[in-house]
Amino acid sequence: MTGRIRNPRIARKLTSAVEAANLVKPGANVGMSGFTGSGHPKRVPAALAQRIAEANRTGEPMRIGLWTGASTAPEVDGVLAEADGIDLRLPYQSDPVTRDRINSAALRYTDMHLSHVAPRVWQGFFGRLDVAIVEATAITEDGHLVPSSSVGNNKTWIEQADQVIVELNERHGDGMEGMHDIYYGTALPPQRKPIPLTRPSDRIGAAHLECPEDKIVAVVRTEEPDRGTAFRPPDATSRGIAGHVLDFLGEEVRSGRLPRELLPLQSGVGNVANAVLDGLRTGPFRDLTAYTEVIQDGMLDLLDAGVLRAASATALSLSPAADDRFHDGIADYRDKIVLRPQEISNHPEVVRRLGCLAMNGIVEADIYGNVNSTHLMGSSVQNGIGGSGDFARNAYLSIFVTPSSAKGGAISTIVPMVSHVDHTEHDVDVIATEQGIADLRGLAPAERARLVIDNCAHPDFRPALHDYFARAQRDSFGLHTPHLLDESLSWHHRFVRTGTMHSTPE
Ligand code: 0RQ
Repeated sequence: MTGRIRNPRIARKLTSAVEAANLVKPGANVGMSGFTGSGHPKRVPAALAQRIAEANRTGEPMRIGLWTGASTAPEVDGVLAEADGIDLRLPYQSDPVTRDRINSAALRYTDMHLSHVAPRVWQGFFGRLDVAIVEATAITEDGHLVPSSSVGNNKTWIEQADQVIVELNERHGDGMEGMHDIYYGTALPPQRKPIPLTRPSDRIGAAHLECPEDKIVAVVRTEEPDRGTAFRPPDATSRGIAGHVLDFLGEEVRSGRLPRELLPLQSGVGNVANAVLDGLRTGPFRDLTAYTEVIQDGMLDLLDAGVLRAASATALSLSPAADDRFHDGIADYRDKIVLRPQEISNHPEVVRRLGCLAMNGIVEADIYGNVNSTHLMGSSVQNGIGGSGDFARNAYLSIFVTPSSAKGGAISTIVPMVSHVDHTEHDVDVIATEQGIADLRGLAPAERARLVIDNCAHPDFRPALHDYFARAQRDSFGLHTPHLLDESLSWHHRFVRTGTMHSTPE
């Protein structure tokens, strides 16, 4: 028996990854831990993928429904997609193999708000959950699980699944125990009660995931690290975006709309969002808090620099270097970081109450302020909406950030009309690119269009956007939100045909 399993009956369930994977039946729905490359099971999915690949080779096809917190890693999404082992995937992914399979219609993907996953599962929309495969760092005397570097939907998976397979990751030691806050007070309406959380650092639940002992059918040991990817160091473009956002926040403080310590920060995934955090590290703001879903490198840097005093999230998502730093300082971080189920970290009620300041990356925005966070050329999904909608719709202030062009300048990220809508003009307060910032609050559509084109569009595309808007103001069916319907998506169409949005290919 290992010291990390404090219940002798459960210790007897220690087994190999292959044996555990054999417990998953063909067609099963499997709820796995894992959120943005952290806290996912490291060994059982690979064994399951091997089994599926073998079954598919021998003419007895096997596929599973794969439900997670958010994106996982090559050893979960990658291997299972490669083996053609996924029937339905939800709610968010960022794996290249999975993405290819989704975009070739070989895999069904339900891309949904992260805060909606647990309630939709409780309501039975995806069928029965057969197995939960959950990473933990210890098992307590009464069979409860000490979570690891992400909480995600684990509470729901354990409650809903018939069987639970635990991957016991011994790499984390005792350090993470006490960092989590698992709230058990959620319910569907009309039983729903207010969530008693009024500050990001509040602890309102238990330190462990409750798990009935008889549900645990296997325990598999591992010591493998998470799979966080290193971020691109901020370049001139992302530093430019960060500079505009910081100047804007400074103005908001001076105007009295934001307090000096700002409001609880939410920062989305991606290189640009991480660069904005890097800008905050050296900026004028102090005593900040975060109420977000992922703690990326930039946020750890803010904690280390003493700029951020408390951070609430559902997961860590750290590069290997930052992950090492986290482990070295884990006792200190445990006082400053709270990891919660994603139904709480992303809960609209709490986001609205705390008055979060949301900052998320995008694929493209249109001149009126509608935002596409997920689809390239309207049809090919990149990652998913993740938590961006949970926050953007309910934040006190919602900022979307993007370079003004993509793919070496061939694509304008400011377009006449977005090719897919994730966040409507009503939920988008501010758009920032390296060119400048557009504060859309209080403006009518035509005013928004002028500001977005002048302040955010790349100079190479600005004249064409002005030309489109001017002709739309003349020829549009209605003049409230002027559009030329036969032209509004022509920029995307041109890219698909010629590889550039420029009208004369360069
Ligand atoms: O592709 O690497 O192949 O060149 O998209 O773009 O500029 O590196 O930006 O890393 O900040 O990601 C929207 C994807 C931005 C991310 C998105 C191409 C570009 C590049 C990445 P390459 P950048 P970022 C909470 C918040 C949705 C979920 C979310 C995201 C790649 O922010 O997934 O916000 N957001 N969750 O070249 C074609 C365009 C493009 C484009 C960028 N207009 N057309 N390609 N790219 N714009 C966290 C969670 O929910 C878990």
